[in-house]
Order: sequence, then structure tokens, then C-alpha cells
Amino acid sequence: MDTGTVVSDRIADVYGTRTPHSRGTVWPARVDQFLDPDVDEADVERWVQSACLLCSNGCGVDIAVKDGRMVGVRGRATDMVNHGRLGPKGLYGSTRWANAGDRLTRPLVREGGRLVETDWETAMGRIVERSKALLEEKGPLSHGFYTSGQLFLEEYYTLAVIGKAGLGTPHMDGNTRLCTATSAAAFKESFGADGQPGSYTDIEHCEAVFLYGHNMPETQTVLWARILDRTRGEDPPKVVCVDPRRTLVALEAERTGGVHLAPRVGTNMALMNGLTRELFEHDWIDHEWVAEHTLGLDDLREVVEPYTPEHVAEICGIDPEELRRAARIFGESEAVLSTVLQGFYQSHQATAASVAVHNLHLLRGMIGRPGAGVLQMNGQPTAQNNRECGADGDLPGFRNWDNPSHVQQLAEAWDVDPMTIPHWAPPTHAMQIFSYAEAGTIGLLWISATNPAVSMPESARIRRILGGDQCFVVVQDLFLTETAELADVVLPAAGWGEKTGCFTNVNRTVHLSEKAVEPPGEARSDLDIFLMYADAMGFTNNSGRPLIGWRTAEEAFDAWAAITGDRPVDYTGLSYAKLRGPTGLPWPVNEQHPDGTDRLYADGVFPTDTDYCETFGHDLLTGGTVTEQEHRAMHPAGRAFLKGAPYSPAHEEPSEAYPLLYTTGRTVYHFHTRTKTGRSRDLNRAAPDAWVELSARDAEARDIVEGDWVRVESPRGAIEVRARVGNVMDGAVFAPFHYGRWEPSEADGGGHPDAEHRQANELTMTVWDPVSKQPTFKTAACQVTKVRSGDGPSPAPTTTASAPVREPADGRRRPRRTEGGGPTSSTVLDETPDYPLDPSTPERGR
Ligand SMILES: Nc1nc2c(c(=O)[nH]1)N[C@H]1C(S)=C(S)[C@@H](COP(=O)(O)OP(=O)(O)OC[C@H]3O[C@@H](n4cnc5c(=O)[nH]c(N)nc54)[C@H](O)[C@@H]3O)O[C@H]1N2
Ligand SMILES: Nc1nc2c(c(=O)[nH]1)N[C@H]1C(S)=C(S)[C@@H](COP(=O)(O)OP(=O)(O)OC[C@H]3O[C@@H](n4cnc5c(=O)[nH]c(N)nc54)[C@H](O)[C@@H]3O)O[C@H]1N2
Ligand code: SF4
Ligand SMILES: [Mo]
Repeated sequence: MDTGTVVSDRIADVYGTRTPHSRGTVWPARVDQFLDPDVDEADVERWVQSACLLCSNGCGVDIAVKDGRMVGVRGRATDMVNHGRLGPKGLYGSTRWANAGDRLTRPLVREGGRLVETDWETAMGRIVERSKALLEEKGPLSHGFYTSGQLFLEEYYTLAVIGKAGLGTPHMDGNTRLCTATSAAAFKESFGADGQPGSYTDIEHCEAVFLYGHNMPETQTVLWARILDRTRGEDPPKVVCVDPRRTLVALEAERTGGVHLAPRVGTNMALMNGLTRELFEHDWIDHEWVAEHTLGLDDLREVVEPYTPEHVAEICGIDPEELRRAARIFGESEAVLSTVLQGFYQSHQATAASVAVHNLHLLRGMIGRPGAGVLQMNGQPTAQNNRECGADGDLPGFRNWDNPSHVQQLAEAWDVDPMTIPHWAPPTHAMQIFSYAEAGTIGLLWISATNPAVSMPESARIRRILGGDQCFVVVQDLFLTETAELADVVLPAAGWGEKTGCFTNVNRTVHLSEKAVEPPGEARSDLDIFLMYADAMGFTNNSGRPLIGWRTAEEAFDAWAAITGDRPVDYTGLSYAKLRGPTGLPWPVNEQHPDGTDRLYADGVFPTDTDYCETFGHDLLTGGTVTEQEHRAMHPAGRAFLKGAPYSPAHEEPSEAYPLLYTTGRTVYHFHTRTKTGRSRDLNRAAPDAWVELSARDAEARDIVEGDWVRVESPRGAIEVRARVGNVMDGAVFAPFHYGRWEPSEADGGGHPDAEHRQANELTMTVWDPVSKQPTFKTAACQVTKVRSGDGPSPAPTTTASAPVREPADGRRRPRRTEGGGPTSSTVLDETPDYPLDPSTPERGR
């Protein structure tokens, strides 16, 4: 069956062996596997079905179990998402954390300033006591919930019902606000509702692929491998990269005859307006399709008119000819796939710039057909479910909080008074929730599966809010994180593989993740914890029965599916039984589409009808809302909106004191605040400590060479880390945001002598996009000064966008090649499984 197995080090060889193929053919299957070095494959007792929880790609995976422990993973060959492949995080980072010696195993409560162990009754008792007192004294608005993009669908839905129908608080959001709020907002503005139009199979059919502020080679490595298998095959697509760093995407753009546009940090909108204007200028427009399926053409043309290539070049610091070239690639290809992520979402005009990507596709009628797709990416593995289920404040099922009949549908499903369900104002976004907690108007803040002390902007402020007496803080996590250390009550949670539930990836594909092992000590699933709270609070419905009518994950799933039937996010054809099949399935899954749906909007009909849509929309520049009356007057009737906005400068521009632009992001080897990847020795050694990247010119001007200790300062704070002279554009500084105060005990390879001063978010700003309310982690101003000479290279990896720009003259500073991952096996199958929805399978034709 197989054509041989390759054993390799997937720290050094991030993407594994290539399986090149040509346009319109199925992506070959390759099965990647990693087992703990002391485990033989023959000793694995069980393989348990799941999907990887370390990024939004959602690769299908089986978990290896031995002696009641998770000991490795294997990609699922039959899964339509990954065709068997896994990346370095999935391989080395999926299971190691679970067996770490420092898991939370018992609840903790604060006594005399210290956190001490206690039992569940005491810990939950304290929460319930505070909760009841606050409800009596101040009402439901005293409660805030800040959750995650890493829990399961069943957990979000349960929490959403508790918050909306049990308590009645609008103060509920996820870290999805920091992550993919813009994805949802952009879909709503253009198409009327959230929901990814495109599909991963667009990679097999596209003629060009545009990546906007998306470092896919580091953040969705398996998806990038899928692209590499096209760009290294016959008739490769051209790659266009929009990123101020020379990432691996930029290198691939150079290889394929595409373009690398490196806009000045914070100027995306000017660039997008320039591309849009070029489409008008050259009449690269599908007039018939646009007339039939869109609204707003004339207004858009007017908005982009001033953005000539020369004008854009001046704002963005790019070559006008390169802009023209990129626009021509878009204008002359029949099928372009676009992907968008944090370089756009975490900038100040996030929604406007992401909507501009939709505009390009709509103008060319490039949506809903193979190869012509948009992937407004997610980042976290379960961010999509938070958005769907409403633990991010939206109403479950992409319902419109401003539409009384949508509220009524939920009131009936839950058997509660519609007035209980908060819908008198937009849901409170995370940044606002923290402001209310700061002021003490929120007196109970419940944080689950996120580490805001490291991941939210302006860290000093967040620590102050969490550590103060004005608000009672509950933290539910696997570990005693930087956030948990500041809490009043800490609840030990069961993690991935220790509980059952479902989650949905970027292209709407739903996977079931089965419980493989028992959680440690007294840790409980987040679902059980939320149910325990609901029971203790005694929430009931109008009939006097318990508000939450389910006890198990499967029952929660069925309850969720039951309220999705008449909504775009239709789960009615899904069940646990069905999800135990060979592959995850993309929604909508219903009677009409029993195997799921590969791409949305094939018929050019969008969910924009006034009575059906999820929002009436906003002004993209100011965030001002469009009213129901205004929306109705436009008669959208299934047409998509073309919406534009002029470019406006970022909140903080460089100044004399802070002459450089500060931007932040990721490395391939760590996930977020490293609670999982920091506990994998293979991954931690590859990127053991923080650094900043400077261009050669900016480094030289400051007498800085590779590995020197530098102080990076913004008006909000400072860090001291080592410098990598790297591939970032002149005038900009890039810092990875993974490194908080926590240092892994296994750290070999050298951490930081003073871990209090390395956290990228000490420098970022408390400002957000006016529409999506996503904070702008990617634009601020800073100064960099040399503190002292280093005694070796910086700890930045060499295999990625962080690679050094050139060999340092001083041999001691020469970075060592990043390598050293335990042996993984990789097997290319010579018979590709049948992927039922894949339009490239021969029997389906093209
Ligand atoms: N290895 C790894 N993978 C991950 C994660 C992780 O932590 N580690 N996290 C997951 C999650 S939750 C997310 S949200 C995704 C994020 O995935 P990405 O968005 O791909 O990652 P980032 O590094 O945050 O940012 C992407 C790029 O934006 C560029 N950028 C910075 N400023 C600007 C700008 O002004 N304009 C433009 N055009 N680009 C700019 C940066 O140079 C960077 O290369 O990754 C997911 N996958
Ligand atoms: N400067 C800067 N800051 C950023 C970003 C950036 O690019 N730059 N990116 C932002 C983005 S996109 C994101 S997504 C955020 C991520 O930021 P966070 O959400 O804070 O990052 P994580 O480290 O993933 O935190 C998840 C926590 O949940 C815990 N956990 C994992 N599984 C479970 C579970 O099943 N149950 C419970 N109860 N706990 C669990 C983990 O131990 C961990 O502590 O960071 C944001 N912050
Ligand atoms: S690409 Fe993402 S989902 Fe797939 S193995 Fe890597 S981290 Fe996991
Ligand atoms: Mo994210």
C-alpha cells in the first residue's frame, strides 16, 4: 500500500517530504506519526480519534494511548483536512503537556493573599456565594465571562446559555476577540453572516494565491505544505505575499513569479485601495455578475479613486510597479485563492482591509467556485465554535441580536422570557469587559482557557486589573499560568484528549475529539465545571425545569444542532455517530447536504436579507451602525455588499522618541503563551527565549549585532531581549509574543535571566478596530537601544521568517541551525483515499 517510510527530524524539516502534483488533481496522502522515544508502535494499546488542537487548520489525528497516558499522535489519512499530515506543533506539542509534572490537579482559593489547595465544594462554593451576592446587589451586569478559542463547541454553547438565559449578562466574550473577531466581522459586513466561503480544496484549483498579513508557513504548516505541493508541481500558482517581513511566503512569491509587497506596518488599507483601483482602471471586472450579485459598486469606485499606484507607494513605502504587477495577477487569473490573517486583523483598519479582500473577489465574480475562494483565516482551533455558539457575545447560530424574531427563536428553544436574553445593545467586547473589571462594575470575571496576563495588550494594566481587589477573578486552566497566579479561585480543567467534544476548523469542518485518557487528579472537563455552576445557581426555565437540560457532551451537541436548522451554520445532519466516520465534515450538513458542503455561495446568493442576516452592518471607517430601516431600504435580497473606506493612519505613528514601528507575532515552534509547547522539549529547544528582529540597517545605526541585548521601549513599557538581525523591513521591529514570565522547568537550551522583562505585550496599546473591536497588536511605535553585547547568537530560530539576514562577521554570533526534533515517521500512500467532497477526484470531474 505505501511507498516507503521516511524518518525525519520535523524541527529541522518543518513541512516534511514534498508530494508535488498538478492543478486539479487530488492532494496525495501522507501519514505523519510521532511517538514518545520510549514507546514502540507495537506497544500502543489504542488509537483514539481526534483532531489537532494547536491551530485553526484542524488536522485529523489519532491519539496513541499506552498505560493510560497519551504517548503520541498519527495523522488521519482519510481526513479531508490534512490527508494524513501533521506539522511540528501537532507532532511534538499535542501530548507532552498532559503528562507534565506541574498540571493543576486540585482547585485553589486565595487565603491571606496566597493560593491554597482546596476541594471542589469549597472552591465552587466561593464562586456561587460571590455570584449570588452580586446578582442580588447589582444584577446580572456585575458578571463577566472571558473565554477562549480552545474549548469545545459543547462547552461554549453551555456557557452561552448560562450567560444569556441563566444570568442575562451581555458581558461575555472570548480571546477570539484578539484572534478572529475580524474574520467574523468582515464576513458579516460583506455577506450578511459569518461563515467561510472557501475551501482548502481551492488550493488544488487556483492559479494564484494571495496571502495578506498571513505567515502561513509558521502558523498553519500543513496548509502551507498543501500549497508547496502545488508550487513545486507542474503549473504552479503564483504566490503574492503582503507582509513587512521576508517570510517563507515572500520567498515562494519570488520563486513562482509572484510578488512580495512589504507595506509599511499599519498601511494595509492604502495598499488594498490601490489594488482595488487597479481592477477598476483595467476593467478587470465581471460586470454581469457584479450587477446581479452585489450592491455598492459606485460608492466603492469613488472611495478608491485617489489611490493611484504612486500615491499608495508613497504611503506604504513600496514600488508602484510591484503594486501594478500584483493587481495584474489578480485581474488576469481566473481563479485566485486569498487568505487573510493577523497582519490585517490586528491592525487598526482591520475590518475595512479584510472586507477589501472580499471586494476584489466580488468584483471579479471569484467566489463559490473551485479555486476562487477566500479564507478569512481563524487562528485558534475552536475559535469558529465560539463565534457559532455565542460565547463571544453574539447570539447562537449567527442570529442577529438586533432582530427581535431571532431573540424570540432562542427564547422559545430555551423556554425563557425573551427579555432575559441581552439584546438591548451590542454584546460587550473583551476590551470593554476588562475596562468594566478595572472599574469594578464587573465584580466577578470568569476566565477560562486563556492567559490574558500574557496575551492581552498593555500587560502592566492587565496585571493590575486581575490582581486588584475591585473584581473577583476565577481562572479555569490546565496550569498555574501568569493569569491563574492573580486569581481568587483557580479551577483545574481537563484538556484535549482528557474529555470529549467537537470543534470546527477554518473551512467549517467539524471534528469529534474523543476522550483518550483520564484527567489528572481532581481536574474536570470545562463542560462539567459549567454544569456544576449552573446546578449550584439553580437556573431554571419558564416551566421550572433546569435551564440546562443536558449532562453529557453528546447531549449538549444535539441541543446545539437542534437550534441551527434554519440558520447558515446548519448542524442538523451531524451527530457523534456520523463524526466517528473517516473524515471531519464541513457544515452545512443537513438533509440536502448529508456529506457536508465544500464551499458556500456557489449560487451567488448571500445571507443578506434584512430578516435573515446576522448584522445590519457598520460604517467601516468609524464603526457607526447601519439601522434596520437603512438596511431594508437597500433591498439587499441575497446580494453581497461592496464596502470601502479611505486609509487612515495608525493610532501611534513613529516619533523622535519612538522612531521605529513595533509589530508582533509568532514563530512556528510555539503556540501562544507556551503552556503546551513550552512543555515539549523538542519545541522548546528550538525557540527557548524571546528576541526581537531588526533590519540590518536599523541594527547598524544602533551599533547592534546579532545576539546583543537590547532594550525595546514604547510609551507603555519596555523589554530587554536579544536581537536578531533579520528579514523585517527597515523601520520596523518584530517581537514574538509567546514569552511571559513562566519558564519551563525542563528548559534546556537557555531561557532568560530576567523573565519579567521579555513579554511583547508590555509595549502594545489598548486600542481596537472600530468594527470588529479587535485590538491592534501589530501597530505601535518603539525605540531600540543596545544594553550590552551578547555572548552568542540570539535564540531566534533559523528555519523560518526569523532566519538571520546574513552571516555575522563574528563567528561566535553565527546562529546554529535549528534542529533536534525526535524521530517522526512519514509515509506517502500510493493509493489516495476517496475524499467525498473533493472536486478534484476524477469521478467528480472539474
Ligand atoms: N506556530 C504557531 N502557529 C499558530 C499559532 C501560534 O501561536 N504558533 N497561533 C494560531 C493563532 S491563534 C493565530 S491567530 C494564527 C496567526 O497566524 P498569523 O497571522 O500568520 O501569524 P502572526 O505572526 O501573528 O502574523 C502574521 C504576519 O503579519 C505580519 N505583519 C505585521 N504587521 C503587519 C502589517 O501592518 N501589515 C501586514 N500586511 N502584515 C503585518 C507579520 O510580519 C507576520 O509575519 O496562528 C495560529 N497558528
Ligand atoms: N502581542 C501580541 N499579542 C497577541 C497576539 C499577537 O499576535 N501579538 N495574538 C493574539 C491571539 S490571535 C491570540 S489567539 C491570543 C492567544 O492568547 P491566549 O489565549 O492567552 O493563549 P494560550 O497560551 O493559548 O492560552 C490558553 C490557555 O488555556 C489553557 N487551556 C488549554 N486547553 C484548555 C482546556 O481544555 N480547558 C481549560 N480550562 N484551559 C485550557 C492553556 O493552558 C492556556 O493557559 O493571543 C493574542 N495576543
Ligand atoms: S497545522 Fe495546525 S492543526 Fe495541523 S498539525 Fe499543525 S498545529 Fe496541528
Ligand atoms: Mo489567534
